[in-house]
Amino acid sequence: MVQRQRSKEIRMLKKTLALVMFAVLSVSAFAAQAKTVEIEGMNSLKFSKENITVKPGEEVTIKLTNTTDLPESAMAHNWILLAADADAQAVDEAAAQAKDNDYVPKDMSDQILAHTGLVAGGETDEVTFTAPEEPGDYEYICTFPGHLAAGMKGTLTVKEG
Ligand SMILES: [Cu+2]
Repeated sequence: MVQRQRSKEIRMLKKTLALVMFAVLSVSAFAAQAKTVEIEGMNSLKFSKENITVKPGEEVTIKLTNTTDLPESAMAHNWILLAADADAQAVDEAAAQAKDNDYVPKDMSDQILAHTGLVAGGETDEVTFTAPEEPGDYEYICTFPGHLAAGMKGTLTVKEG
């Protein structure tokens, strides 16, 4: 009787272990799938993608490419993701004073969730970040002088898939 009870316990234990292994494998498979989004910064002063949808807490890689033939001084781009309560105009104005930092204002890290560097023609830069846990719309902008005013922006929507 005791023997039978013990073998039942072992079977249960094996089942539990199998479930744990399955869960561990599922989680690591999920973690490996960082979502990659390729965006082009265009001569029209627009991003090729103006809407991106991700899941809360998802790992996201943004690859920004600039295919222009124009010189860097005339046509470079960056991609800056703003916090939900950020003031895009204020960030853009501060960015104009941050040319030596790829037009990313250093003292506004509380308003910036993620950003690429500045890309000139023929260049690509990427940034990987964890999407906000809070569902909602988050604005992204290019702060090369004049580009936001021309409409170089988009919306990252965070929602449960
Ligand atoms: Cu731009």
